Parts: sequence; C-alpha cells; structure tokens
Amino acid sequence: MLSIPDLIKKKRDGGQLSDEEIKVFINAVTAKTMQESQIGAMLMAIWQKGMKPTEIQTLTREMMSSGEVMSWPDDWKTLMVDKHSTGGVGDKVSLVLAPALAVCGCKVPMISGRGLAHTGGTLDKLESIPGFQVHQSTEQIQDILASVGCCIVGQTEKLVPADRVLYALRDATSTVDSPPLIAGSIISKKGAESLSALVLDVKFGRAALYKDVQSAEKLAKLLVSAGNGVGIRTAAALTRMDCTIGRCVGNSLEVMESLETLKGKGPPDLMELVTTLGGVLLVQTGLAPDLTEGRKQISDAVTGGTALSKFQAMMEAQGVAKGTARSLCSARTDYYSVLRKAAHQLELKAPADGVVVDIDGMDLARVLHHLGAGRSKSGEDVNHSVGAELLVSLGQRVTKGAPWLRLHHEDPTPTREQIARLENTLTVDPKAEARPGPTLVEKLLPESDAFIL
Ligand code: IUR
Repeated sequence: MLSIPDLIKKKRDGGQLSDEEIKVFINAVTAKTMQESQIGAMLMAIWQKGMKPTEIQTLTREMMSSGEVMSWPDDWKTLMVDKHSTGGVGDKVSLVLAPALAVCGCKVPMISGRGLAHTGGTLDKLESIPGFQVHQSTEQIQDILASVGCCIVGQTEKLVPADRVLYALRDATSTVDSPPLIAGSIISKKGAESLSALVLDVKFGRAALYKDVQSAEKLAKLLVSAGNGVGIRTAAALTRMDCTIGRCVGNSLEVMESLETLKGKGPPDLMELVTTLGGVLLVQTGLAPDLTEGRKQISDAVTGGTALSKFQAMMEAQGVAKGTARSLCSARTDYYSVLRKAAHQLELKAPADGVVVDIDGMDLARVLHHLGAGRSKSGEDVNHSVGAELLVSLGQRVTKGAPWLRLHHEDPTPTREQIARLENTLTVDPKAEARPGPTLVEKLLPESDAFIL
C-alpha cells in the first residue's frame, strides 16, 4: 500500500491512481488523517496532471459515499430530479423550475449553494424572503417532497463531507478550476441526493466561468460522463451567458422577477432556460415523450399559475408565514410590503438614440458585488436589497435620455467611477435595427433525437 506522500508523488509525476489509491485519499480527507498541506499538494498535482475518465468516476463515487446517501420511497425512484448551473448573472432559473417540475410530477430535492463573488446564489435569493428556512434535515426534505413535491435547501452537514474539506482547500490553493475536481465536487453531491435524472446548465461567455463554447463543452462532457457513471441519467445544456438572465440582478429583485415569471409575465430568455432545462428532465424521467412536449408541460405549469401555487406551498413548508407567502403570490402584490427595499434608487439615462446591442453582465455584476449584492469571503453577509433592474432589453430601441437601468443601493453609495462603469455596460448602436434578443441555448448533450432544439 502506498503512503500518502507516495500517492502525491504518483499523481505529481503524471501517474494514474488506482481505485484503491483514490479510496485511500478520500478516506484520509474525510477522516482528517491527512495534513492540509498534503491535501493541497494532491489537489495541485491533480490540477496539473489531470485525471483519466476512470479516475474521475472513482473520485466521484468515493466522494459521494464519504457521507450520507439519501434514500427515497420506491415509487419516487424514477421521479427524483435536479438541475445544476455553473453560475451566471441574474440566474434565477431554480426558483421557477423547481415548482414547475413538481407540478409535472417530479420530486425535486434541489440542493443549492450560496454565491461567492459577484452575486448571491439561490439560497441568498430565497433568504431575502422573511422566514424562508434553507436549512432542512434529510427527514424534513422527505416530508416536504411528500407534501409539496419540491424544496430548495442548503447542503446538509452529512452530505459529502469530503467535498467540504476539498472545496475550502481548492479555494485556498488556486485549484478551483480543475475539471476533474469540479466534476467530482458537483456530481458527488448529486449522487448523494440519489437522483434519477440531472440536467446541467453549463454556461459560456463573458459572464461565465468558461469564456468559449469549446471549453464549456469539454467540461459538460466530463460532467455528463461522471453523472451517468454514478447511475444518474445526466444531460447538459450549453447556454450563452454574456448579458444578464432576465432583467433583474440582486437577491430580492430576482425573487420579484421569479414571482412575476410564475405569474405568467416572465422575460423570454428566462422562460427559454426554464422550459428547455425542465423539458430535458421530463424526457429523461419518461414523463414527456420528446423535448417539444416536455417544454410545453413546463411552460403550461408556469403560465397557468399551477407552479406559482407550488412555490407558495414550498415557501410555507420552508418556514414562511402563510400571510407573507399569500401576499407575495397574489396578482397585484406590493412586493416591498414584504421584501426589503434599498434606501436609494438611481436611474441611468441612455446616452443616444439607437438600439441596445450589448449589456455587459459581468461588469454590471462586479459593480453590484462592491455595493453589497455579493460576498468576497465565505460566511460574509450579503445585502439582499442591493441590485439593478434593467429597464430595456437587448435589441430594443431607446431614445436619448430615457432611463435604461435602475440601481438599488444603500451603504456604500456608488462612487463616480462605479457609476461610469455601470454606464459603460450599455452599448447603443444608432444604426442597428430593432430585433428580438438572442436565444441562449446553444446545444444539448448528449446530442440525440430526444433533444432536438
Ligand atoms: N459548485 C460545486 O459544487 N463545486 C465546484 O467545484 C464548483 C461549483 I466550480
């Protein structure tokens, strides 16, 4: 049996770790018998030398079984689904998709994260709703799935403890962006949820982890293979992430936009993502015969109000007072009677007549991060009320002086430089023709007859 330093050396020199060696590594991480310096060295060796598909499969499986693996009643087993996104600006898909899938007959134990860097994650968004409790035990999750069909919760203490250790050290050793480590981390957690189907939203573009579609596709293939390797029917969508998803960025503003979407007034780009990702999951579970039908079922649930009722039930099951949940879901609610409004709003004005040809989502998010919408260190608070509403869409004609962005801010107030940066995120072309905004879904993996876009 190789010692830990020998294992590190083997990977450092480009060797392929055996199943037994990966098991030893993950067991030592979980049992905390390996020094942090040794774990860091192994992470860097993996970052540098990579892993073969079989090593990634084993890494994922061993990480998955480092803690509790959830189990579900037999009659749910083909219906358990989840979605994972590699992260985008204004990405509120989960808030709309989870209840829509539950309406269509799925069980959705959506385990989400908090945001690190430019904007909040799904849990931060939901925590802007007074009373919403993201921490639920496995037993509570099962109860909510039985009564409602969906929940959106944080990772429980018992799920994939190896990932908690590795993720913190990846952050500290600049090894976050290693494809095998990303695959092991994401898929082990989905495996521990005992899903039957998973869809991955792998984003590419200016405001995504990967800037070009080729790199995103490489990661997507790795994730799809790792997911199928642990017995989950896994598919991926490669989606464009240059501007923002929908028109709102910032935690409570995104909750409002999600609720408006569930009231049938969603922006087309958000609806495209929700219906496509949901449609894929309905095909994978056999609840829809093809993508066209799957998308229609999801779209009907969102526009017909049934997904809104599910969202209301989910909020109540996760601790929101009945009156609060009812008020947020009523047709003509004043959202600010429930959600906190930032102390200040500032409208920016279009610099010229023309057509909006670009909005830089990444730069917008960076400024919002500095104004308190995101966090720089794990554990930091976010300000739920900070954010921005786009008052225009890509392809739309604007006139000089018309408001195009409403910034919601508190303390710190934006500096002149930050306002200039926000102004620069907008490009107006006086000569361009007005046109609908771009579609976001570029490609589905695996490419098959079931998934024709
Ligand atoms: N989310 C995860 O759960 N794991 C990762 O490695 C990344 C995002 I990057």
